[in-house]
Amino acid sequence: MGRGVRSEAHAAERGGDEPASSEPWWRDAVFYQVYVQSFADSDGDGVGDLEGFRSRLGYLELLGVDALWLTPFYRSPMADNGYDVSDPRDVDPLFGDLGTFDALLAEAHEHGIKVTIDLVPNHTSDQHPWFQAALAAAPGSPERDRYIFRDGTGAQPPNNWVSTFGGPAWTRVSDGQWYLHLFGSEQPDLNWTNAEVREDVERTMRFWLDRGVDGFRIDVAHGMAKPDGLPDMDPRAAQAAGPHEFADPRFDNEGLADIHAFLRSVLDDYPGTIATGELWTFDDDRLASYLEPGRLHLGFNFRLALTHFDADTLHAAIDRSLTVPQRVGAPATWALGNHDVWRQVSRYGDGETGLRRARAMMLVELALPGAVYLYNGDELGLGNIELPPGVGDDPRAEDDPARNRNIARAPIPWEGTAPPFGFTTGQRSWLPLPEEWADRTVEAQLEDPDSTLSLYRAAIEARHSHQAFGGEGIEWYGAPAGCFAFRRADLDQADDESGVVCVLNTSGSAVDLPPGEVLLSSAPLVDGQLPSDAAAWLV
Ligand code: ISL
Repeated sequence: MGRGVRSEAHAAERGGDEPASSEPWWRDAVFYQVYVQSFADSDGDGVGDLEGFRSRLGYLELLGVDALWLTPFYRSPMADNGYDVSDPRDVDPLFGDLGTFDALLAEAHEHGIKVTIDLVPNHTSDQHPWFQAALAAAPGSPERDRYIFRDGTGAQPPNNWVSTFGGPAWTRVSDGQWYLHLFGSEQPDLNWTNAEVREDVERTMRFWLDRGVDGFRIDVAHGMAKPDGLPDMDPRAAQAAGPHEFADPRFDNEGLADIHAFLRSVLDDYPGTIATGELWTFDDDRLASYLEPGRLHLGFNFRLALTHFDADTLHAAIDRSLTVPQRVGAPATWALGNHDVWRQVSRYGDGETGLRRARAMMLVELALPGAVYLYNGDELGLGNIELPPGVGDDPRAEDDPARNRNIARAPIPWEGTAPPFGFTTGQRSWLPLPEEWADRTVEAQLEDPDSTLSLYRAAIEARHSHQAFGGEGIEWYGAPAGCFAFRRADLDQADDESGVVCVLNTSGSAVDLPPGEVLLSSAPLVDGQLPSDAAAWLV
């Protein structure tokens, strides 16, 4: 059944006379992030590609997701797995070509699935023709002005900024000037006060929008604007894990409002398309400002992903994540992870405990109002992998192997009993798949009603079909220590006592459930009680 059919049914179940199109599709969509090099490989080189992905679209329809986010597949020297783009308007031969992209886009749409793609507007690759021209040109030239070149002081860089990958955020060129890179030295930052930069990003957006994409995930959407004079940062900001506790002029600058409004103005020419900002922003007012009318549609933020498995802290994180966007009329956006952070199974304790908690948190996430982002492999209960020395190097881990993000980017195990589990027809995959994943493959889980994959499918299906998921509010219930419970219902209907109640148990022991019929639970009930490290939906 196509998604359009289903959303009409959804609207009808909610009892509204409004046509299904009155509510924008993205406000409560389930997005699925496809890390292209790790999804499915069609040509045996061990790296996932667009054709491999196209051939697995049926799986995504089965999973029931509404929309996709594809990580970069553009021309790139792959210094940062494609986030170093040398031509944003072409497909890297590693992944296929424009024809393959068009075919997969058309087919995804036939399956009723929207397709959003990454836009990387903060920086280019150092191999981009613009940067090569800038290197060849003189200080003060128009070529250099597209990037952020400055003079230093003697052998010292222009300021004390550090790269998020470690080391100084400045690299010196042969004539003595320095260029800024908030990420790797292969990723020079663009100068967003330069008109050509805007024009070129607009060209890129229209290039893909004209082909039919449904929107963009904006890479480092909190980073494109730089403050006048490039003042020093508080060095402690570099060590802060996640939330910006210290002055950090590298991010969240005033100029972003204008840049976001500009991106939005391009999208407004293509009704129904969206921009989801990647926002490592923890200041509530600022986060809300990014989502004001006329700016970004959705704010992919990391509050839930960075909160540990504890009912009280999660309760607070959910309240904040819900109310901040709602202040400006935007829906909340939920994510438990992506390709830059540890897999939730591993964050929550690895092994059986980690998996139990990850399953429970998925039920919490999918019960919440707003848009949800799932990361490929989460639905299989995958954890981080171990990388043998010299395999899967990550530019972020040059100074500290513990910061390697590739441990959370392993290929998808599709079928069979041994690596590479149908991911590639070749012998080797770009990152290893652990032997132990024999029971985590799609094939092993698809028909097993107790599998993590089956739980995801059931939860997504219920989220689409149950009328309680129509509204935008939640109501907290009292719950035993270490637990929480909220009712998801259309709270605008004051007399509506229906709804789905989501209960999470992070305490060490089993707890009684409130009255109601159990629709789904992340673990079997024990004598009618919800065991620890589990969640349930009741109707
Ligand atoms: O800004 C940060 C912390 O305040 C960083 O975490 C940063 O925003 C984040 O790493 C950005 O990630 C994105 O852009 C990177 C790329 O390596 C990541 O994979 C991508 O998700 C550079 O393009």
